Amino acid sequence: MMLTTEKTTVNNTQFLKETLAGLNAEPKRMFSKYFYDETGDHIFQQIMDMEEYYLTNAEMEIMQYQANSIANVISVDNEAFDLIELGAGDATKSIHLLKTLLDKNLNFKYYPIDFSEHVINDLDANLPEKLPELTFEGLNGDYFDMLKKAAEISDRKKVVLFMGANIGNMNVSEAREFCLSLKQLLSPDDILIIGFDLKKNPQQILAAYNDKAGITRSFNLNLLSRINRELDGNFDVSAFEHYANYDPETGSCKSYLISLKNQIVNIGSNAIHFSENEFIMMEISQKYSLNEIDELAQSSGFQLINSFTDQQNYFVDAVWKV
Ligand code: AVI
Repeated sequence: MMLTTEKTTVNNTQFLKETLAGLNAEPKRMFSKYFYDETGDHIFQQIMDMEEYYLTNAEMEIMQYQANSIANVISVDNEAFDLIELGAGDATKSIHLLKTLLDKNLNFKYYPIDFSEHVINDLDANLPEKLPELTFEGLNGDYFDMLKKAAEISDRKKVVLFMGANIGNMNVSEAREFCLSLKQLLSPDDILIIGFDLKKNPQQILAAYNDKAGITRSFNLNLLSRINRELDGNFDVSAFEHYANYDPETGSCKSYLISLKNQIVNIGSNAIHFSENEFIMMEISQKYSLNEIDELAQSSGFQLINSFTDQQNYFVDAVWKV
């Protein structure tokens, strides 16, 4: 396979390394950050539009109806700040907050950060039309590298947005490590606005990750196709089945792909053996209670200053201060 740019080569080297490490581990696992190639972004958009995937509407409702209160918590004394969004996606939810901050004439610059180059290119193309007065600079890459880059550009107060329950794609101890590392890059009085999917009826959670139309199934299987396309793999996608499971005790919702037969898959010159019914752990989507969120804030050195929930208490955007 021809790899064209230096950037693609670097990314694919990392992708190959992590994929092989995950598939040679016991049990096998993959890294859900690799779901988001162009096809994956497109399928994720379909997931967010699904009736079963309540998370998007719940957080959208918070942003639509409570943006003014959130803006009041962010901007004390009209101090200038940088608004840095980790995993900005198409910014459809944060756009309500951005609009409110602009309406209030606050002095800020928006830095959307995303792992997907395609997402940043789209924001560069679309944001000026949607919000002509917005000053922004899209940053493509790893969250922490890009956060450091934003800190090099300016030393103003930072307000970090980490929405969409992206924290849920880490297990609880990874989430704590992540928040601790994030705190190291922030200064006293900086703010983190972080979205969590709340524990709720287990059937409702499971349905969001096991939809009838099979969109989540395609989302998971697309990673096998991506490995075929980009890493010279030969997965027979039809020989794997999607399985999702939610444990109400721990709050972890997990997606797996199950090998339907004994098979060998090649990735470049590497052969990986799968037994019949062997699973690959694909993704965790951790759900939290309000107490667990408070505990996470405290154990990673943040102070909870406010929480914004939707009317049905499905989702919370918590505001933490360093
Ligand atoms: C991006 N992330 C918060 C989604 C979630 O809910 O865990 C990804 C996803 N996976 C399957 N459906 C949605």
